[in-house]
Amino acid sequence: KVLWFPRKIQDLDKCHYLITKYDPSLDHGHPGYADLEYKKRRAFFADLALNYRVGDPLPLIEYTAQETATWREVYRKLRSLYPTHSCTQYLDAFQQLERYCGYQEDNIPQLQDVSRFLKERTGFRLRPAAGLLSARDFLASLAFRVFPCTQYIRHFSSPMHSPEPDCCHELLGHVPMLADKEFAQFSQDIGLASLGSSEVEIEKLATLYWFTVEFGLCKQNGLIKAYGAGLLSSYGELMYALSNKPEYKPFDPEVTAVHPYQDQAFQPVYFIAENFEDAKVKLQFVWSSCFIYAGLLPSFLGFLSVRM
Ligand code: H2B
Ligand code: FE
Repeated sequence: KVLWFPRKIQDLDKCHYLITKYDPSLDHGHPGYADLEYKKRRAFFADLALNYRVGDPLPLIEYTAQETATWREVYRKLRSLYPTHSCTQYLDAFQQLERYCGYQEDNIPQLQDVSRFLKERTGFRLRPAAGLLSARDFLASLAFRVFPCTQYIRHFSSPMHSPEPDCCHELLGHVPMLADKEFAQFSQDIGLASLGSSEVEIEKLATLYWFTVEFGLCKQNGLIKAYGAGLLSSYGELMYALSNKPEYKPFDPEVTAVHPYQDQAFQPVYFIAENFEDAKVKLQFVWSSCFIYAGLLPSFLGFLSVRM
């Protein structure tokens, strides 16, 4: 049984089902749970996102001094790790974003500018998201090269960690990688594979997404580097992931797609894209045995071949 799925980009206006388990007004553990001011501000951002329609200009935000101070703290710490911890594709794009898109420690970049930049580089566009979207709606957007992007920032009391995606995660974690052509294609392909898929397939694709786009590691010049957005936007986990403390497993889509993951603490396991030949053989096997990955094969191989 194939469920309804978006057929054209305008249909994405209907793909905004939110997962509320980490919402500041519902999750007792959220750092902003007791802060009325913060929750009011979040309602403002949620309104902007829910009223957004495809084709509207992306909302320009006047961030408060407190919000910018939170950004500064996150930006400074992470930036100091990127040269040693991130992959070359990330570093290249990050440099460009600093040059052309207002990426600075004293400025939270505007989605308008970032979306224009990405559109030029890879055709990806941003649209505002009110919070954590369901995997189905999130992946469906990727099929259209649209990246749902939260615009609010985490609570000032907890600059180094956020239970939900926020603009630090999107702008510092995801955006630079979406400027890479091979990676953009890989992201879109996961999205395309998700359209009309069953819950079981969505869960597998979400898991694959989790261990690659969010927490993926790769080898470059014999060193392990991060390309996952969850790592590149978390100072603590980025250091931890490359510390030799966690367990590493070779990337293998069949194993990776069904590996349990958790979103409450650092990952106990990371998958490393080992080398081109290895990945190729494994992916060919998957290609022949499981149709949902068929669309993933060419682009992921391309992505790996660029970085190895
Ligand atoms: N929603 C938002 N707003 N940002 C994300 O990065 C995100 C999401 N990731 N929903 C999705 C879920 C991902 O973890 C997978 C596809 O479940
Ligand atoms: Fe993310």
